[in-house]
Amino acid sequence: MGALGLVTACGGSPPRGPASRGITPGAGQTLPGRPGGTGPASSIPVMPNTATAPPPRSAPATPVGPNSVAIKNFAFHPAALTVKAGTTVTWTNQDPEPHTVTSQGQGPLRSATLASGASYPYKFTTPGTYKYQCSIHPFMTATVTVTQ
Ligand SMILES: [Cu+2]
Repeated sequence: MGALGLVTACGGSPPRGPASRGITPGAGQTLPGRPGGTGPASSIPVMPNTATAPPPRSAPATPVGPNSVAIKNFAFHPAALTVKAGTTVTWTNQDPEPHTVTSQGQGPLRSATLASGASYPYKFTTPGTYKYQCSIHPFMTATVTVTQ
């Protein structure tokens, strides 16, 4: 029996499919450099024209740290703060309304009118009790106590 001439088409790998063509990014798009990224050319979703209010000028500046006082909702937070002499306390107005930091009586706190987002630092050097208020809204009162 002679070998049947079923010549198998051996040798030579079958031609591959069309060479992977480079994905062409659309106009204004760049492809992330992912290896083997065969997923659908995900188009970056275009933000709809939402009429939502734009974010405020800066993110809400929530004071961090023990020496900060937030002015919010027509009140000082905390209303009673105790710091050591030599400490700088910073008030930050987080209200959309203007406020001030103004000592009651002869105290040293005399901020300008703080617009929304503005802050006022004051360094306390002398121990004592410092009562203050907002000169625009005198019902806003608070106290800083300065210890040795
Ligand atoms: Cu005020």
